[in-house]
Amino acid sequence: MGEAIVRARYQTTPRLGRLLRVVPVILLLAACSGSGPQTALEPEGPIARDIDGVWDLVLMLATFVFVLVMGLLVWAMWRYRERPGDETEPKQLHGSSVIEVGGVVFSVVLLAFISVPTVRGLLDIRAVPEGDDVLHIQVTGHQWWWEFEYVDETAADGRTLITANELHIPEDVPVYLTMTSADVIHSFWVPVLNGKRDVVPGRVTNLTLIADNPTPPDEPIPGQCAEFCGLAHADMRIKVHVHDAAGYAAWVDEQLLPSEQPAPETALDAGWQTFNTLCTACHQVTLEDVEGEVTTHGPERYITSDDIEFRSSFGPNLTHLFSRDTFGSGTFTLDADHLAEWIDNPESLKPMWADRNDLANGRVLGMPDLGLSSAQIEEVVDLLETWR
Ligand SMILES: [Cu+2]
Repeated sequence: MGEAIVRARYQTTPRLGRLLRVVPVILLLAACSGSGPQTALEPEGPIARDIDGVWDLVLMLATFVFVLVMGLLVWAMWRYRERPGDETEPKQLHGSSVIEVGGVVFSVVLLAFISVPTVRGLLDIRAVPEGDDVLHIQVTGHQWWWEFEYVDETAADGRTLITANELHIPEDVPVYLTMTSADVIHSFWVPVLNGKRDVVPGRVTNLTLIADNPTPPDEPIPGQCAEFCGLAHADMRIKVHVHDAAGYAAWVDEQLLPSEQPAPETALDAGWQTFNTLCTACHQVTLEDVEGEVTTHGPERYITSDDIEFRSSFGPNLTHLFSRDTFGSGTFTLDADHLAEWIDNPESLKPMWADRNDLANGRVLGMPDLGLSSAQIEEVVDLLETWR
């Protein structure tokens, strides 16, 4: 009986050995995958670098502890393993003050050591940036897109710069985001610039972004809503374009200009008539007509969180739609065909709840199917393409 058990136990060893040999191969292959675009381990700014520094330190110490503990465990298992035919009883021990006190002191010292950069980093990333160069942007999270109002950037007539989903910031400048939500809890996360921060209805939260270098125009920094917020949570993305000072100033100047309203009876006017009848129920657009009059069409809506007024539009401001590379909250490449597909059947591209829209009660949960003919869609897209 005893012999049978011993034999059974030893027979499992080769199989376990084979299994253990696979583990390093799996680890090696996992390391080959490289980092994705939204990695927090390749920071592009000083705040993200702080966070990455703490991560590196903790990883190093945790690896040291892991190897030490596992090494001792494996050594003990090997050294004191059961040998066939050896019936002697091992020495019986009851506690060891050296190991117990040593273990506690070692852990306390290690944790105290880690807590210094951690607490310092926490205070650093929560500090309110000061100075004349700080750029203030208000962020409103919506199901399922981001609204940005550049409260520091105003046109001569007092209009502020409003855009959606694609954030443009200057390099090396602290960008202080003041954020709230129009509906449910979202989370603003651009991993290479900072950690994530919840965006909460009725409350104000803040986050500072600082970027080291300008990004190539076709390679903005990707971000993502990081708090599950319903149907299209995965399609609630952020793109951050970083410019040098002159590039940023030029972008601001262009964004503050109105776009053109087509002259009556022109080819583009047909698209404008459709747009002004249907689309301005939700979308705002600032246009200059042929007489030089500047008008903002569409509803202007606000919400108040912690005594701060935030824009809370039903849909993205479209004044400079075609200055963006993407639509549908940073999800789809913006071009005429794609946009026509979107207007024709929005929910074929992005899951939304347009059937639950209730404009009277301030609720919009998606772009509805407007039932336009393909000719009307083409006219609207032709018009939108001129708003750059
Ligand atoms: Cu969200």
